[in-house]
Parts: sequence; C-alpha cells; structure tokens
Amino acid sequence: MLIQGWRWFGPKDPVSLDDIRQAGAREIVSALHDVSIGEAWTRSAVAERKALIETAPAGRTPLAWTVVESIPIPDDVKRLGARATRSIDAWVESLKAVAANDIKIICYNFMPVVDWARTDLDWPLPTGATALRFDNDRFAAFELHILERPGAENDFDAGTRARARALHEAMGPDDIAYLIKVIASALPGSTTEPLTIPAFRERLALYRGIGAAQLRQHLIEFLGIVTPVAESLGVRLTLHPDDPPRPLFGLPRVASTAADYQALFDAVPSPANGMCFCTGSLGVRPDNDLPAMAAHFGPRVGFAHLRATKRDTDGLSFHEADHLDGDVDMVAVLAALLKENRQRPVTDKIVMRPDHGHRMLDDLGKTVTPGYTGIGRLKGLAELRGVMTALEHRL
Ligand code: DNO
Repeated sequence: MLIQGWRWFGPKDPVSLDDIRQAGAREIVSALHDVSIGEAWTRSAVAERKALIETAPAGRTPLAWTVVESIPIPDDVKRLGARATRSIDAWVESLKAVAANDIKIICYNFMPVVDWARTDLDWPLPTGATALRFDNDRFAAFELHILERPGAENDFDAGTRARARALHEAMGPDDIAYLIKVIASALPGSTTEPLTIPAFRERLALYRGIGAAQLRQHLIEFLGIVTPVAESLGVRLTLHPDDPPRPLFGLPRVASTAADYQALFDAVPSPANGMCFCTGSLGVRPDNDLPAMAAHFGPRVGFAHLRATKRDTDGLSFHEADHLDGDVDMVAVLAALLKENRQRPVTDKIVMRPDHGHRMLDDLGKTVTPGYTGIGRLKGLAELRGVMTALEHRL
C-alpha cells in the first residue's frame, strides 16, 4: 500500500487531528504556513509543530509529520535563478530545519505569480454537493475585463472573448469581487502572496521577457544548488506540477508535461530531484498519459496527490470530480505506483494524500478550507484505499 497521508493546515485547520485519525490517514502533510514567503524556517519552529502533531493523547492512534508541503520558492528565484542568492540560502536553511526534524519529503512548485488557480470554489454538483472548478470563460473575463492584461486578447479565441464579455457585463460588484478573491488572493496552501489587481499587474510586469526556456533554466540552477544539500540529508524534493498545466497570464510554466519533467531529470539527475505525482493537475491535459507517466517516472515519485478532474468539451475548463470519476484512469495510475512502491525499502515508500474533496454533508453548513474539506477527502481516501486494497490482494 502507498502510505496514506493527509494535508493539515495546522492548529487553525477546521479539520482536527482526530478527524484525520478517523479518516484512516496516518501521516501528516503540513507546512509552517505562518512564516512569510522567503523567510527561513527554524529548527525549533519545525520541532514545535512536529510535537503538536505527534504527541497523541493517551490511547489515541499516533500520527507522524513526514511530508512538508510546501517550502515556498520566492518570486526572485523564478525570475533570476542562481542569482537570487539570499532567497536560495533561506530556502536551504528551511530545508535543513526540516531534515533536522527527520522529515524526508519536501513538496514545492515553480509556478510564477500564482500557485493553483480556479474560478469557482463552490460549483454546484447535481447531488447538492459543491466542487472546485476552473471555467475558461470566467477566467477570460478576469483576464480581459478585470485584470485588463495587455496581450490577453491573443490568448483567447473570438468565441471565448465574446462569452467572456457577456459574462463580465452580467456580473455585479460582488461577482467581480468574488472572482478577484478566488483568482488573485492565493488559494489555501498557495506558495504565492495574495494580490490586489494593481499588485498583480506589477508582479506580472516583473516577468516581462522571461520565456519558458529561461524559467526552466532558473529551475535547473535552483535544483543544481539545493539537490546536493537534500541528497546529503537524505531528503527527496518533489516538484508539484503546474495547476492547470499550461501557461496562464502570459507567463510560462515548466512542469506541465512528461517532456518538462524529463528535461529536469536529465539536467539534474540527483535522486533528490523528485516528483509529486498530482493526478488532478496533470490530468487536465488530454495529451498527458498518466498511467504511462506514473510507470515511467515511478522511481522519481516521492509523493502523490490523488484526485480526478473532468474536462468540459472546450478542453480547457474542468471541475473536480469524485476521486474515481474523472478523466484519469486512477486504477491504472495506482497499479503503476503500487508496482514501484513494492520495490522500495520500507524507509522510502510513496506517501499519497487524497487531494481536494467535495463540500458535502455536514460540511455544506460549515466553514471549510476550499478543497480541503474533511468529509469530501474522507470519501476520496476511502475510495482510493479500496482500489489499493483490491490491487494488492493476491487471489
Ligand atoms: C493545491 C496544492 C498546491 C500545492 C503547491 C505545491 O491544492 O496542491 O497549492 O501545495 O503547488 O507547492
């Protein structure tokens, strides 16, 4: 079995550690979310959080903090590569603080300006539950009529532009404020800062002239510096794919396809250069063959985010479906990951977590962290555990 993990946002998370125990997960994925982006984590702060997670009340199932998601990579590293020395030094300090506390998997991403992006956090499903969604027409409305990004008109076809205009004209101030909040103000767990529209424009301007080749080069330079440290500490760095896996806001993205990952592994072969296999992100592209990628990159996978997205007919919009009901062949992906996992020593098993659950049942009336509901993820984990159990069962 893959190790069953669960993302926990710390003491303010409405999902408690007992909820996680009851969902059946045993390993915690977390971060020091209160530390500002770019500031080094201290060993004592990591130790304190670890103690909070791992000190179980008498008789309770123990939990272990084994994955950090994420140590954010500041903007200047993406823009300047190895020249961003202060930010990289701070990142390495954080990496050392994490390793000193015996946490061996670190997840990070290299998306410029925005981390994961959606346009709707409570998109109604026919069952009465709600899901996260990326609607390309609403996204175009934001780009063209709210952010008013120069050049955005070239990124959308005439039909999309017309629909975006009509959508924008029908929006009231609250709808516009909601869209800005969802797109620009950093979704839960994001490794980027919340931005107002003027700040967003300034941030985008800083990337003028940086194309995919340069962004990739900067990532390679960063990895060239941090992987030897990670390797010496026995830590695996796992790069999360772009979400969605294509350029947004005219900015390049370099962790969207098999070719992207292959280029990084070829350039930096260190075993510390690993992958976070996120089926929900990679699965948005029809040209990503996920079972083949899981088989091919298996040895690089340290961590897996398992969820399923379903594309609309435009091929660009999608919503988050039930964990076994999206475009991805989850059973085939799990079969490939389990095959890899069986060959690994007990100290190096793949940790998975159920990603983004629906908002359903009692969570409909409660405060939730979008995507990170207790009940929706519990349902997802139960389904994934069922598949893993069946695949591991020798008849
Ligand atoms: C969203 C998450 C991302 C992820 C980072 C990894 O739900 O998967 O925010 O944590 O991109 O660095």
